Amino acid sequence: MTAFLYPHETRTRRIVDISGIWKFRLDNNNEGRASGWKDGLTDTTLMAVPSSYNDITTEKALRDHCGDVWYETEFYVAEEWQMRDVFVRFGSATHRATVYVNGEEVVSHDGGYMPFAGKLNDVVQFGEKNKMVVVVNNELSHSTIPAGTIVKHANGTREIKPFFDFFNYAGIHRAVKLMALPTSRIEDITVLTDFDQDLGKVDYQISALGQGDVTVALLDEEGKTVATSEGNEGVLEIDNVKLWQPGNAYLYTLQASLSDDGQLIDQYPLEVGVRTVKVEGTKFLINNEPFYFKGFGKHEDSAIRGRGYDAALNLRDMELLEWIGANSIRTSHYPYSEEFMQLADRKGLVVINETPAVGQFDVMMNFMSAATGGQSQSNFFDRPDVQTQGMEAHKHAIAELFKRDKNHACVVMWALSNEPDTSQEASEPYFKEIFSYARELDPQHRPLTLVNFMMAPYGTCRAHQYVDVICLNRYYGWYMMGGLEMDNAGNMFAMELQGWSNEGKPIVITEYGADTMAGMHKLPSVQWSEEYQCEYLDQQHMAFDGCPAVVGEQMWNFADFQTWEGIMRVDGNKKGAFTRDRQPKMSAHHLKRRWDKIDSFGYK
Ligand code: GCB
Repeated sequence: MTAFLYPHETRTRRIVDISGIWKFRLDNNNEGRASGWKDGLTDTTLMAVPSSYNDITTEKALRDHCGDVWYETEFYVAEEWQMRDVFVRFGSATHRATVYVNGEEVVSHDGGYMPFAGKLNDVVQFGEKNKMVVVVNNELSHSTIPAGTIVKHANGTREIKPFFDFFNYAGIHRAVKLMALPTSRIEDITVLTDFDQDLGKVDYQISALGQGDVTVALLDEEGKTVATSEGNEGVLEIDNVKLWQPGNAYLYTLQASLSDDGQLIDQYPLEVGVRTVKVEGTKFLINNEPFYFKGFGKHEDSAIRGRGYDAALNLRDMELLEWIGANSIRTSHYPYSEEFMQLADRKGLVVINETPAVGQFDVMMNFMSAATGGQSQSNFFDRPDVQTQGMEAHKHAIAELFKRDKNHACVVMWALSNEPDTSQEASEPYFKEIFSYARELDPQHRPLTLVNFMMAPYGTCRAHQYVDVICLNRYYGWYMMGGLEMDNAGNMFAMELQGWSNEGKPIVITEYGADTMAGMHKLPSVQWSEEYQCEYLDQQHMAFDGCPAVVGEQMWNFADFQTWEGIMRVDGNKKGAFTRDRQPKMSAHHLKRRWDKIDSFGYK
């Protein structure tokens, strides 16, 4: 559990960020594990941490590498930390990593977007220099989350073929921190929030390690105590509560303390937004009011650092989202950094939080197959490895995401998979199990969804009965009915929406978009021009506005992003409303004009 509480420094916790420039070695011949590289690397180059390693050097072999890479750094552990539990914590390493300190394994973790920590007390020299070696692996298979495969070329080169449309960036993507924690400490906090008129309620549960008594204070944004409680669980009541509202966030701080005989042992602050989320009929209610999602599917993606954490980029994105009148995003197609989620809480940005289950459809470039509307050639869910290891990895990814993000006010729904092949019969028992597993796990019982793709249109999807909200990715007017036919694309979309409306559930359009080269203008419009993207949006919006069950539109994508190279993509996917360096295309202004007129509440 220690890894899942964000590493805040407090009166009782010491945190040291050891990110920076580390030594690095590419393991081209896959020899490091057998040759004892864990004890120390030779022939190293340099690498930035955090960052993807792919786009930093000029080496193709590194950019497109399949397999292990190795990192090494040195660090001190202060002598006065001997009386504490000392950990090294990674915000994430993609897709799996093993960490060695002074030659001893301290932690191994699978799953590229979650924090993990290893205890160091027994392996470090206090007051001395210690060596840490990390091996990171980026391979994909049918039963990994996300899914893909590896092909071997005639010259022996192994190449990763993801079953998804974004670059398989890898490396140590988020900060690496040393944590010195009290040996008796707060291990986990869970909050549930509710309100009745002016009275707010925060139900809390705290698990602590070791001995001590728990006390809790709830502070407002001025730092004034508004409620207190004692014990590991209880209810904090707030008079004249200020709700966490989309676009207008208010955050209280739950200050949890652990004391023994009046002496403070540990203290941990958790930001809490008081809000409720509910689905009622075809409405998605936040704080009992019907909410309309306006925004984007995003990526953690930028030039040079790839998927590496970048505070400036995240803030810029928040600024642009506010400017354009968006109120929500989906964390397509994996969990984003903890710092991003904290910003979303702070800014009142509503988040559909997605697991890294993407590519559950084993056709290369599945988005192109989807595009052509061809018959599914996928037997993904029939595979025994998918039904066993794949299912386990999927559950593990859900469990970790819920643990990490359960308390975020910004999270209003969980997306358990993006575009799995739910046209297949075998997907039905698979998702039955996945959904019943996930339903038990979220203490707040937020709505669950999976994101449906074009090859499982209305009437053919085998898993929509499990979702609370129907989420659709559709490309009428781009992958199908593009160009001259686009005039009728909106009508076709409207017809399909009519069908989905029969389900009596809210519908969110989680993807619709058209690739657009920034700066390319054409009159009359043609595909890839800025004019076409705007006309395409008008067609789509017409369809949404005509369907009362549609409670949201999230255009694909917020910004242009990197993909695998190939004939479908010119230096990446260009469906952004913004360019990769976060400047607006014409469509961004177009969207802003529409979204400025649509209120988050009561639009329909
Ligand atoms: C999709 C996928 C997304 C792709 C997008 C596209 O349906 O969910 O990952 O990038 O289509 O642009 O083709």
